[in-house]
Amino acid sequence: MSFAVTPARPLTAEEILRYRDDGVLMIKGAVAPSWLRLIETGVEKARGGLSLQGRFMSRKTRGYQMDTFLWKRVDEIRDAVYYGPFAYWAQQLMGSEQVRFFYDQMFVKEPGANAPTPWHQDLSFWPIRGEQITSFWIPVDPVTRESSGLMYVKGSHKWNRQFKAISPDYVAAIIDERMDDVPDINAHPERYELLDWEMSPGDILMFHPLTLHGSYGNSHRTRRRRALALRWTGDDVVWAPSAKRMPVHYSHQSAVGGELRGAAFPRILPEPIAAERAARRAPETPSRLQLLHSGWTNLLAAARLKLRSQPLRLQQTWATPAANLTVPEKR
Ligand SMILES: O=C(O)CCC(=O)C(=O)O
Repeated sequence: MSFAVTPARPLTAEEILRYRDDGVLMIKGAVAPSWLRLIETGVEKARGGLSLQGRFMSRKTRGYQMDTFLWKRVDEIRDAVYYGPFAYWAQQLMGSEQVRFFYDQMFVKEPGANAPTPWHQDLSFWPIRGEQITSFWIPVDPVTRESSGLMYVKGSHKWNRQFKAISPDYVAAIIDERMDDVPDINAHPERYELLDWEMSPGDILMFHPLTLHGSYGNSHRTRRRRALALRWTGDDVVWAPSAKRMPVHYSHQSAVGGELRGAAFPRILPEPIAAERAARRAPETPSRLQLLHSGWTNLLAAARLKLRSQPLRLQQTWATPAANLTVPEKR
């Protein structure tokens, strides 16, 4: 397959300003069809062979599939990361000289999947800290609010607050009790300025890691909703792992408090590092031992939370236009 290696176009000063003000930017028709086809092919390959972790994260709701680090085993996604226009846009938005790829995440919601994405800030989940971080969300199907298009709370990245990490399956283990409870935004929509868009394949969302966002389940009768998120880091980002943050099962040499380094988070700009790229020649999957260790750490954290006397207020209102659905739904 052939594809253009140069960025489609630089972001304009007005777009960058809007991203900084609102914490989110939607650009119509930014992703060229060749890149989109590559991403769609990659997403389809990943759907056909979810990782062990992906199967675990997708287990609770019928019609919901989620997986991470696709680029480690799906060549199409790796090529989009290394050669696509995305790293250039991330460089502009973050105002960073260096751009590292943090990780990718696939989200699939089949028609009727009762799988809302609770309101959350991404940074609460992540084992990194810094200002120069950005995420891109690329749908490969048309999306509306009804088919689980993402919604954002305008300007929430500037609230100077950090909210508890509420995942789609409400995993207790990653909840840091020192963080604030996420407000029940859908119960009081009049208090917030919400942004969302009808999107077509080729459109892209770019958003700050502290911008609150979420989405309804997919109540569309026939339309599947597949999307790929790409996450990027810049010069000021440091490695900050904890038992309450997303584990990374791929090898890297980042020291706690130091910059991200190594093949798990490859440098893309100003240019890739040969050893990091070479490390990805063959598809990589995490060892079962690493996964067991993470599973065990999560279980311990969840058990500790259960022993607390105060119940956590995690539930959010997610009624949809089609049905009165509430999360979480277990099979
Ligand atoms: O696609 C979704 O429903 C969730 C996406 C999301 O929260 C993200 O990319 O940070």
